Amino acid sequence: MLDAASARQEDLRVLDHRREIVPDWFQRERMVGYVCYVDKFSHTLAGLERHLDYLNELKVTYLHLMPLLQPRPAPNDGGYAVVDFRAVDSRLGSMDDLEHLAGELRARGISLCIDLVVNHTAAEHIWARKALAGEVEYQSFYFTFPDRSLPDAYERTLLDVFPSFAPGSFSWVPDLQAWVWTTFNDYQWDLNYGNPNVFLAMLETMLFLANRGIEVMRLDAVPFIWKRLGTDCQNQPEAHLLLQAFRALVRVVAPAVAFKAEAIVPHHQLVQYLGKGERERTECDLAYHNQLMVQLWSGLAARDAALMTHALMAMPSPPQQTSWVTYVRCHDDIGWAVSDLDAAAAGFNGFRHRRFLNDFYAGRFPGSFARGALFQENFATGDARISGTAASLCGLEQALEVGDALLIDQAIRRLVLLYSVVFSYGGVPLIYMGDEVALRNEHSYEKDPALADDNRWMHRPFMDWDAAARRSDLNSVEGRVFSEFCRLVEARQRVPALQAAGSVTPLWTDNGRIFAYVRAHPRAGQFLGLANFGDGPESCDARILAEARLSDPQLALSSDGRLDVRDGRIHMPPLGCLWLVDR
Ligand code: OTU
Repeated sequence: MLDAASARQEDLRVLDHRREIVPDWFQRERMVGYVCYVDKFSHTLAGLERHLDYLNELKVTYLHLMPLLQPRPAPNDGGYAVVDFRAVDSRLGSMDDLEHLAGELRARGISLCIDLVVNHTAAEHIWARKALAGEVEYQSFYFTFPDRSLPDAYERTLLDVFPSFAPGSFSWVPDLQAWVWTTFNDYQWDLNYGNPNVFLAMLETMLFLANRGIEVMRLDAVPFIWKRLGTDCQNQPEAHLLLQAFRALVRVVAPAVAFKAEAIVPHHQLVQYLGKGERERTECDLAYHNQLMVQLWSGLAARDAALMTHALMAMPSPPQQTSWVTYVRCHDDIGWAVSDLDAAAAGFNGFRHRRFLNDFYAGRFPGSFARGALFQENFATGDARISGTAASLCGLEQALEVGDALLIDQAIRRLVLLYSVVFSYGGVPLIYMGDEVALRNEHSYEKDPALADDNRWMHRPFMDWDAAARRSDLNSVEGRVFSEFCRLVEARQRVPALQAAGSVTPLWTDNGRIFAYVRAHPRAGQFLGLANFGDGPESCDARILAEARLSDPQLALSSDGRLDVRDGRIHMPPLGCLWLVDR
C-alpha cells in the first residue's frame, strides 16, 4: 500500500481530491454509461481513442470495457479466464495503451471501468502453474481435493451455473492428481480467500490497476468468493468482510476508485453488497439492478406492469451513498429471476410464467415478436435463460424481415420504452454497445469452434460502423433509434431529481399496463415516470400526479411530445413513456 500510494501519479491524486470533495459523482444525473468489448468496438485500445467523439455524442461519462486483461487462449469465457492481471490482452494493446486511454477519457470527464475477476483465475495463470509444478504455497491459492468425498458433499447444495457446457463445480486435474474447485468452466479455478496471501495478491492487483487510471472496478462473480459446506457457497458473510476490507484498503491509496459488484442474486442479498447488512458498512459503491432488467423484459412480453410493480416495490433501496447501475441488456444471458411469490401476488404462476418468457423470447410462443435463443437449458430442473440482442428481442429483426413499417415502429418503441425506464429509475444507466443503433443478433460465432456452444455471443456483435454512420439520417432505423437515445440522455441530464441518492418507489396505477415510479430527492424534488407496456393507447387516473406530489407537473420527456390529460385521466400512446417533474 505504501509503495502504491507513493507511486500514485499527480493527476490521479488530483482526481482523488476531486472525488473526496464530490463523493456523489457517480450518483449524479449527468452519469451515462456505455459498455463495449474493445475488439468488437474498435479492434484495439488505440483504435478506441479514435471513437471518443462518438461517445461524446451520447454524452457518455462512464465507459465499461469488457474483460481486457490477458486471458488464456480461447476458449476463455469472453475474457473471464485471466492469465495475467497486470497485462492487457496483447491483441488489444498494452498496459501503456490502457493507461493512455484512461487519461484521455479522464480529460473528457469519462470514468473508465474494467472487469476484475476476483473469484477465479485461468488454469494457466502463474499461480496455477506454480501449483501444478508442485509448489505447496500456490496449491493453497486454490481449492484442491484428493478424492470426491468433499466435492460430493459440497455439490449436494451447490447450484450449477453452466449446466450444459460445464456441469458440476469441480474438475479433475491429472497433473495435480486432485479435484479443483471450478464454479464456472473447468479452466477457471476458484481462488481460496481462506489463504491471506490470496487476499494480498488481489489487493496488489487492485492497487496496480488503480494507479493505471482505472476508476471503477467491476468485481466479477463476487458472491462466490467464500465457500461453506451445506450452503450454495454464495453470499457468505465472509465474502462481505473481504469486500469491505478491499474497499477500505483501496480507498487509503486511491480514494477516487469505486467498486461495482457483479452479483446476480435475490434482493435482500444483493443490497448487502452495497453495505446494507444488519448494520450499514462501506462495501461496494455500485451494483447491477438485475431485477429491474428482468422485470422490464417480463412486462414487455406479457404487456403487463403489475408484476414489476409488485416485485420492485419489495426491493430495498440502496444505502444513500451508493447506487444501482441500471441496464436493459448486458453481455450475459437473461435469467428469469421472477420469484414465485411476486408472480403469485400479480396473479401469475411463477413456473409457467418463466416458461412463457423462455418460449416467448426464443420466438416459439404464438404471436411472439422476439428472436432470441435458449441458453443453458437445464433438463433436470426445466430452467433456461435467454440470449439475443435487445433490438432482436424487441422484435426489430422480425419486423425488418417482414418489412412492415408498423412492426418496425413498434419494435423501436419497445426498445426506447425499456431504455426510458433504465435512464430514469435511479443509478448509472448503461447503454450496451450497439443498442443505440439497434444492432441485431450476430451469428458469426457459430463457425468458431471455441465459441459455438455459447450462444451469448449472438448478443456480443461487432460494432457496425456503416450502420452507425446512418445515425443522423432520421429516415433510417439507426437514425430513429439513435436520436431517441440522445433525447433520453439529454432529458436525463436536465432532471436533478434523478440524482441517485434519492429514493424510488413504484406506484399502482388503475391500469395494469402502465408502470409508474416516483423518485424523491430531498433537495432536487419529485419525479414521476410512466411507461405504457400495452401495444395500444392506454390511460390512467390523473390523481397519480397528486400521489407523486407533483403540484405543478412539467414535462421532462414524452414519447409523443405532450402531456395529455383529459377527463381526469392521463392518456398515453402505445408503448409510450412520460417523465414529469415539479416546476
Ligand atoms: C459473470 O457472470 C460474467 O458476467 C460472465 O460472463 C462469466 O461467464 C462468469 O461471471 C464467470 O466469470 O453466473 O451466468 O451472481 O451471476 O458471476 C453468469 C454472479 C454468471 C453470477 C455471475 C456470472
